[in-house]
Amino acid sequence: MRKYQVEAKPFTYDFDLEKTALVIIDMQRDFCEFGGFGEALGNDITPTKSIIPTVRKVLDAARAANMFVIHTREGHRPDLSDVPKAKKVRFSSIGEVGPMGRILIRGEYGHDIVDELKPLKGEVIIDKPGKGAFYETDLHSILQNKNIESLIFCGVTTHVCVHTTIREANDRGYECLMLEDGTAAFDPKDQEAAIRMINQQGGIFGWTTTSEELLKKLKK
Ligand code: TIU
Repeated sequence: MRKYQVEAKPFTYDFDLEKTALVIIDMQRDFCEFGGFGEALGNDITPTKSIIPTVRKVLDAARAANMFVIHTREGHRPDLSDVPKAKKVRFSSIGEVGPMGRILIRGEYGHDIVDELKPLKGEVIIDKPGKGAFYETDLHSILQNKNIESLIFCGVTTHVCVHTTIREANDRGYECLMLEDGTAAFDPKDQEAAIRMINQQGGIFGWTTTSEELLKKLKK
């Protein structure tokens, strides 16, 4: 047992490092580089790109502490057979050719994780067709088999894929901590609201804190 306590909202977050995973949501070029899905949706990707160094610091500390690390990627099969009609109708750019290859398609350059956060051999990568990382994936089985009880979240976008996954995780009994500066939304208003929606009402979906608070403890 390796117990840690991190100052967080709405109150101190306790976790046993041996039962904790760092979950990095969708730090893909499609969301963090120019010419990807994020931009195709009409967003300025500066905020998602700007958190890469912070996520890298957290990832380095997690690796040094031997924490279980999981990376996720949103994307679809090249033949688009796993894209619900309702998703393709609203997001016609999926599968179209962009400067980083076919948008949001597995195996394409844009679909992969940014170089700075490239998964190491042995780290789990979850390919997910939806916004939540539990939907139509083996994430829950992997976490159960590893006796994981606590999840620490970084990634993008806070109000979409990070939030959906935290909500799914919370309902499955995991204690979730979201890093306020290790996550990003395209619009700061969405970031602020997404943080408040996690830690409000006594921690309705979990806890939030800063990378600094977590790193202070992890590096000890
Ligand atoms: N990864 C993720 O959040 N997927 C999205 O589509 N996010 C948007 O904010 N659109």
